[in-house]
Amino acid sequence: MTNEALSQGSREQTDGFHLVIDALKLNDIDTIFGLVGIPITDLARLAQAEGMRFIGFRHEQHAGNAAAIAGYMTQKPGICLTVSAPGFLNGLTALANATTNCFPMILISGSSEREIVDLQQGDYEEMDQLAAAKPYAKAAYRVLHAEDIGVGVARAIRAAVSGRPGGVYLDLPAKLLAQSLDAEQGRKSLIKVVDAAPRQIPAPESVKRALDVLKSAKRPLILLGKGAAYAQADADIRAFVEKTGIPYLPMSMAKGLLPDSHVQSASAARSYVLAEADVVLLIGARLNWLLAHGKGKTWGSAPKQFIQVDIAPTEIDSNVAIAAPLIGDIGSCVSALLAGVDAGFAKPSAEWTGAIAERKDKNLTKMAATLALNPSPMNFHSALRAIRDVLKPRPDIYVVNEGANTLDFARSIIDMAEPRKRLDSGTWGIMGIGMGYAIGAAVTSGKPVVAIEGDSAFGFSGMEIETICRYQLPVCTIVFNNNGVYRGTDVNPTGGKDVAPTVFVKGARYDKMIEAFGGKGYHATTPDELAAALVEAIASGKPALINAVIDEAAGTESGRLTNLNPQLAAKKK
Ligand code: ADP
Ligand code: TZD
Repeated sequence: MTNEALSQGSREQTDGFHLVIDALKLNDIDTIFGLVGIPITDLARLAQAEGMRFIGFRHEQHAGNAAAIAGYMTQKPGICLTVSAPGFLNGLTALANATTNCFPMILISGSSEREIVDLQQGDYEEMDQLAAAKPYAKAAYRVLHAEDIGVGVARAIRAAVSGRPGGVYLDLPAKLLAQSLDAEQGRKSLIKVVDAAPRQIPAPESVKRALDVLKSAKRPLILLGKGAAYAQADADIRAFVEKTGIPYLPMSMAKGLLPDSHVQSASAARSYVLAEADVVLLIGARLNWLLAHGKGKTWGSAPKQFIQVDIAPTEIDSNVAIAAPLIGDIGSCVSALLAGVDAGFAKPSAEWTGAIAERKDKNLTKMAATLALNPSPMNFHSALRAIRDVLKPRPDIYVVNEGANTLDFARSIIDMAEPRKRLDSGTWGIMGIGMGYAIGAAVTSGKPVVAIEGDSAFGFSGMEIETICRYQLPVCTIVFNNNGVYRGTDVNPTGGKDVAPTVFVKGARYDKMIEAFGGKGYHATTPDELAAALVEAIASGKPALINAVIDEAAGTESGRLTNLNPQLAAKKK
């Protein structure tokens, strides 16, 4: 080789496209969830050519939800890739939902020409995406020069996973992707992030304060939230709960952190323990609406003290006074607490645990009687009993769940036995996470997923069953079909030709939808048919959808949240 050729070789070029992919791969990111178009189609192609998985969706919101749940499951940021303005906005809902739920995710969107956007001269898909993303993201960055791509990706990763995890927006203008750079200079500009989510060790005096408050309790309670599930400190959390003997309540997505069948679970006596406990230890759970803000009737009249373990110091005192804040990562905090549970630590009194056990027995007996009924058509209970019995020997299966009644009843009827296996509407009570979470969970874990969906809830992401079929994912979707939002019985009071706001086409056959894409559809009208279909679908490992016909009069308006509906104040004269 001549000297001239050698120097040509050393001037080998790279570009923005390659640098983005190289930066992601360097940080062990192996999957992108997205939807292609100008200017990112070649980025998706290149990702695949370079050995990453690119999972293409039919709508960006679901790609974003898949990325967010992958982040929750793995503690690595899930990546969602979209086109500019409308694609970006479709993805933004998922980014905001990820931030709200404390899931690490990065939304990467292509964007139009800065000069034109900033002068508002009307570019193709023109929008100031960075400004639009900021209020809904934990952080938002834009990269303008190819040599800064490494820094941009590194900052996005760190922002997503360190401290309280959340959604990060990364803006990549079309021009950046096409910029070229000397390959060697490009390589050197990339950053492999070291210790992206550093442990945060709690202060010893905070640990002592927390233990002192806990020791003073007569009726202690532990509340486990999805932050505790996210932290993957499963063994220490279980050891702490068992060593202290304190009854615990799992929030929805913390179910399975300890198996729901655990004797210390107070789930079946939830209202009793919330009202009666005198010291409550919150681990990775916020005192938001899901916990009635820590006050009011739900929490009873007896004085209460809270201990709160969280990584975000500003969460403390957000709703009620916290007697003992314990700031740090849950792994470090729980292991410090565990070390402090010594011989002098008295287990809770038999009076307290006995009273809980009594309530549990009573409620479980009552529930068993309701579950044993076989009304025709099926109701939520009889359908969920059938599903529960099929899922019981399969704790490895992921359960995705959304709807109103479908969500509330499934949460209490379907027990979970492994951590991070229940994925649901979360902090916002959002509809539309169903197929995105199901795809994200199946792609990330390779394990079967059963998605239990209200018929309204399913509609938000239903088109993604084509995605499930295209990638042949082991996802079985069960649509609880009661002909409407909440129920299917409303009528238009005027007698006019439009149907009532809450109702859908009666007797719809959702099972036929999946058949259009080569998946297997089932129509189930009894618990036996439902169970048989589910067993077959799981065994096949292939895409399936069960249309489960539920009594259209079953269920209540807004499920458990009826009381959140504002009441009509004015009566018609
Ligand atoms: P839930 O809805 O289950 O009650 P939330 O989403 O309200 O749970 O609360 C989760 C909490 O966990 C958040 O306040 C978040 O800051 C915290 N968190 C998340 N990850 C960690 C972690 N690794 N260490 C400590 N706290 C964490
Ligand atoms: N839009 C979005 C994005 N999120 C929401 N939570 C709602 C609308 C309002 N909503 C609920 O809170 S639950 C629900 C809607 C539309 C659907 C309930 O009907 P369903 O469930 O058929 O899914 P059930 O089980 O029949 O009650």
